[in-house]
Amino acid sequence: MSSIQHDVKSIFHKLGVPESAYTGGTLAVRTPVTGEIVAHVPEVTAAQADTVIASAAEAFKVWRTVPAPRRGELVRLLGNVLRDNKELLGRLVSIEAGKVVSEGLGEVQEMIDICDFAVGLSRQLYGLTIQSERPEHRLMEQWHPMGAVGIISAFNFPVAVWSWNAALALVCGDSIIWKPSEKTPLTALATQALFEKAAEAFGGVPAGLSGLLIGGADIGRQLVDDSRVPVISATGSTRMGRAVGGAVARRFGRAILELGGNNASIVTPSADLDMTLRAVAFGAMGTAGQRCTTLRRLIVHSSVYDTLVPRLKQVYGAISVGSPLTSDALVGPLIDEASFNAMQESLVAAKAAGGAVCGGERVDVNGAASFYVRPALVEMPAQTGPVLEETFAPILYVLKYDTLEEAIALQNDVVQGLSSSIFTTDVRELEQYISAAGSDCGIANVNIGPSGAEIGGAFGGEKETGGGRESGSDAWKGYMRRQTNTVNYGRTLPLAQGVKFDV
Ligand code: UN1
Repeated sequence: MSSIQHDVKSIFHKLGVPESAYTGGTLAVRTPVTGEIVAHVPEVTAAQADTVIASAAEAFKVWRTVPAPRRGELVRLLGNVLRDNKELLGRLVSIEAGKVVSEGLGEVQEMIDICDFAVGLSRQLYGLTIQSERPEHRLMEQWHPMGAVGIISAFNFPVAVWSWNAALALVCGDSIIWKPSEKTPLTALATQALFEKAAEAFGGVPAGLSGLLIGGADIGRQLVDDSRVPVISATGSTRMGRAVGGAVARRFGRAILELGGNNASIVTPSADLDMTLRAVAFGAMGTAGQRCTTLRRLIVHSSVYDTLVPRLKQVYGAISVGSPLTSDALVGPLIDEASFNAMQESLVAAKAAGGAVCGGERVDVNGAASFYVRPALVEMPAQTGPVLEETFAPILYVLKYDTLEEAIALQNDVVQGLSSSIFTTDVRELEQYISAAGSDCGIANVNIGPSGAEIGGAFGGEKETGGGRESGSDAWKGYMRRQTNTVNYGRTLPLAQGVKFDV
């Protein structure tokens, strides 16, 4: 048994996950750190998936009647269990998704943060009272639980994205069914075990409140097509989201879609360049370019281009690339070979379109089965070819601009609309950028990069990013149904709009 396999076994042992849950199954799980297979996880059959969905639908009927602050208590306990097991789960995230240590831990911190947020929400979930036009009438709206919520998550935030959905859905009175990425079932098993610990401490959680479906695309489709699941929250590629969104719409379900990003930052003449440099480095190279919020396009004013870009190239040349488990490198591996190939194809296409590529080559860290790369910086003459696409790898395309209008137009001239940022110390530029005529993205930051959002704000984006919002602000409304109530407490029956109907 290799040291990573041993590590997985010991983490699962401490979390109380039985060996049968990760050995002897049909789904082989590789760690991107070395490329070796570390587990074989059993997959659910269609019939088993049906049972999980049916029991989540049943659990909902009970859970919706539990007072919301009491539901919050379950999420509070979940947050505590996550605190107690932060190191273990964070390490498993590093093993399975290849994140460097602080990012693996940061992912678990994000789960803890959303639990805290949801606990507070559980005593809110406010509706409105509205002035009625009729005498002795009360007009109001309430928010009710919605049903079972299907959560489809991606490999790059294998557990945090579940928690954004799960913590809100649970306080909202919904049950949850999770279909994790086939690339990251181990962190899902671990998280489910932690949920069970919280449920045990809570006592009396209805069976099936939180279901887990480990399997391939067919199981995902089954979940998406099932009308017992009124909300589907899906994170992944635009191609996946188009299929999921269409299928959910056909049955009049509700889809919360978090799809591709092609995030840009604009560097203006007044930018603090030292800070910009650090922000760009994290935004573009952090998580080896595998965040949906990763900085992919840098739009630099011509007056600072020749100062900033050579400095950036130095940072790119010097950044540490290495194993997240045995080094303190800042850039870990790509998830797999397909990801490496896609990166190389984009670099070839960028060169063909006139791009000057610096970096991007493979780095041998742990042998032929793992895929580490030096992040690539590509100076482009125009926004064409691969610059218009999201390649899930550390490639930063650099473009030059002369007027802010031109920069904003360039930034917005892609199909994706997730995140964006501007580096400026000029208040007029700042306001123009975040105005109605500025960035068209769901997230528009100032003097930070586009990635690394806190959970308190609503997270999501426009256009082909899918329009969904998760996590903070009033994203909870996506997990509840709104009911408008008109109550007549008088003894007459005045009709709205002055209509007369005397019988
Ligand atoms: C994702 O990449 O799917 O804003 C989510 C961020 C993180 C979440 C990213 N808080 O970068």
